[in-house]
Amino acid sequence: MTDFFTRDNEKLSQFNEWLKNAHNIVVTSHQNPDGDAFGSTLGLFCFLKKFNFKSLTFISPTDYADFIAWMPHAESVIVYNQENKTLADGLINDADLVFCLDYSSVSRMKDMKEAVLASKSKKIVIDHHEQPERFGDLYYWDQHASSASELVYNLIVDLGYKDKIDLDTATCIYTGLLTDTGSFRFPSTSPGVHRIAAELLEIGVNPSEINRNLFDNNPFTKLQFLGYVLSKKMTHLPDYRTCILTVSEKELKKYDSKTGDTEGIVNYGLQIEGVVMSAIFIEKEGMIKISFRSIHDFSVADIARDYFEGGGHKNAAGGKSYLSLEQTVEKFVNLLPFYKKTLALQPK
Ligand SMILES: [Mn+2]
Repeated sequence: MTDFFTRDNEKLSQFNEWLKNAHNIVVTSHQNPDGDAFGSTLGLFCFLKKFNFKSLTFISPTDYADFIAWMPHAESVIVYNQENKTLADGLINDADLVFCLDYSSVSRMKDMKEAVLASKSKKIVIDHHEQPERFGDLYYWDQHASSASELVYNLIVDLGYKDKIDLDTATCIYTGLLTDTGSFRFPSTSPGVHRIAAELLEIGVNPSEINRNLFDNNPFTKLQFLGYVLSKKMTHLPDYRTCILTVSEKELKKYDSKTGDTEGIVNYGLQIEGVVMSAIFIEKEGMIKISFRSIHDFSVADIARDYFEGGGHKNAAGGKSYLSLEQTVEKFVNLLPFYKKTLALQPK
């Protein structure tokens, strides 16, 4: 399913009118921004800088991880925390346009959502998550897009501004493409994704530098933590072609784990022969945060939505639980027999 406002002449001229008359613009990503949330939002931010609006601000609902802090203009991101709340609320209130990138559920704005929903601004949603909520005025949405960054690129092209994509914009968009496709490995890696990547390289993007910045810039303790989780906290259930990883709050503290350090660990489960689904359960901030990954047609978005107050994509989803870590894992394990057949049916 898709919803591109640029393909509806009325909506497109409405948008162009809004953009022409806008003075204050706010761009936002979802909470705990990942490479694509940051890539798409900063990419759009860099692009919009060309228009010299009175004010242009990136407000993130929460702090962001170190591995994306090197990105162009990351230092200008305002984090919606206690200290910045008054400033951020003012900017959101005065905004003519608010862009919402890489999310289409208001809950992913966390505490920032009240200000955004109360603001009279027009909201433009650019996203690729399933089942979008209808809080936006215009949508540039494609559930099958690899990333929100791919959509930002295509939107800029649709609007006729391809020549305004500079190296900063290109670097941000490339980072989003790279991270949300698992380094061009996931099934969403379409010919279009590679064509965009090629165009970005022609603008001057340096893929090896971006890869180093993203993946080879870890504190020693992060690798020790990974080693610990893989050797002590991973359970393989071959009968269910499932892998389970758990991390307690105590362990996070012991390894001085920071926002984003647990990012991606869940993917290691899928490296085991025959595994179709991997899930990580992390005890954090008084709840259990869960990430699910799967391959082929097995949908973890359904499990996340139906049992763990979450959602996402078919092959990558998230949820939460207010049971204890042990009880949450038990709940998940007890669900597995219901999925055994579907799991068994998936190709190797
Ligand atoms: Mn994304």
